[in-house]
Amino acid sequence: MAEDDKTGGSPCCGPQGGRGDSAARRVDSGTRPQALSALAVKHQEVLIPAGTFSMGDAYGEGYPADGEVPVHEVRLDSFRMDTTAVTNKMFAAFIAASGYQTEAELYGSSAVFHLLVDTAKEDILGLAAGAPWWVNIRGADWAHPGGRNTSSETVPDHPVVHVSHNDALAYCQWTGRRLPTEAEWEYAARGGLAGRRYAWGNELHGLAGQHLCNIWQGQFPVSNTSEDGYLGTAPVRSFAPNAFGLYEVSGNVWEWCSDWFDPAYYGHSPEANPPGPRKGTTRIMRGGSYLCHSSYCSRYRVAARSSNTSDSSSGNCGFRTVSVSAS
Ligand SMILES: [Ca+2]
Repeated sequence: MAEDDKTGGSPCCGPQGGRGDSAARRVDSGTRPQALSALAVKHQEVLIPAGTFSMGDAYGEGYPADGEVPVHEVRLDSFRMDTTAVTNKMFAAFIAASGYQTEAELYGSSAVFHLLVDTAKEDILGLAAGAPWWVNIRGADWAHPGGRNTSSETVPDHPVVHVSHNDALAYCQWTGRRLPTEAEWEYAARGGLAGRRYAWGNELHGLAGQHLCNIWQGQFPVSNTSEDGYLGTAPVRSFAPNAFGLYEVSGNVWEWCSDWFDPAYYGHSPEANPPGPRKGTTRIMRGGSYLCHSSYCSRYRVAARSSNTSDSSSGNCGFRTVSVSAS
């Protein structure tokens, strides 16, 4: 395990951008009617029943700086959640109808994992400090996930990536939906299984040794044997859903939640429908990604937390949404 990760840093989860605040404000609703959204983007969702659960890491396996403890009781109202992360096809419909420009497009670059870069040499702008497997690539964005020589049109059913928290909020604004709170996300991801390590139980692999999520196999970050079938993102619904019918809540891509991150929050959060801290500097991400490996970052555990600045984007973070109306 690298020192950064022992101390709670998360350079495998995504490099921090720090590009400055540029809140979602670029939805061009003047020329493209909002009504298009209902036709262009279909959200398959399931009802997550109201209930109470124990939130947090019951195994003492989390990184102290992540604040996965204390385990505490949380009570939630019911809500309806996307069964999958928002896909490239869904996001493309949003872009086409709204004219929105993502932050990666505005800034002209985004972070691509080094083994997934496919672009001209002059587009390689630099390596992330302390995490040289993250390469800042000119022209990398949601439509070009590995750089200019790649296109999300070839992988329409993969989760959209290179979307910042601000971009996710813009998508939610346009579709009339919202991001889940962190508590909603963990409750939904647990699928009704109490106190388990993963979304499906306590063992990483199935009884026959099969892979149950898209993470890293091999030596991070240089050699990925891709035994689970995927070096980068997998199509949504590649692995079995959890008991609530949610696909890929572990691995594949990180998912933005609405909460600010505060490692001390679990110690004083309200029991009912916790909304997250009132303020912060980074936003919660959940679920881990195709870069997670037990030797380095086991944040595919269902209690695991990470965060990044609101304007950061990378090739391993996307989001799923929930309905704004109650069940
Ligand atoms: Ca994989």
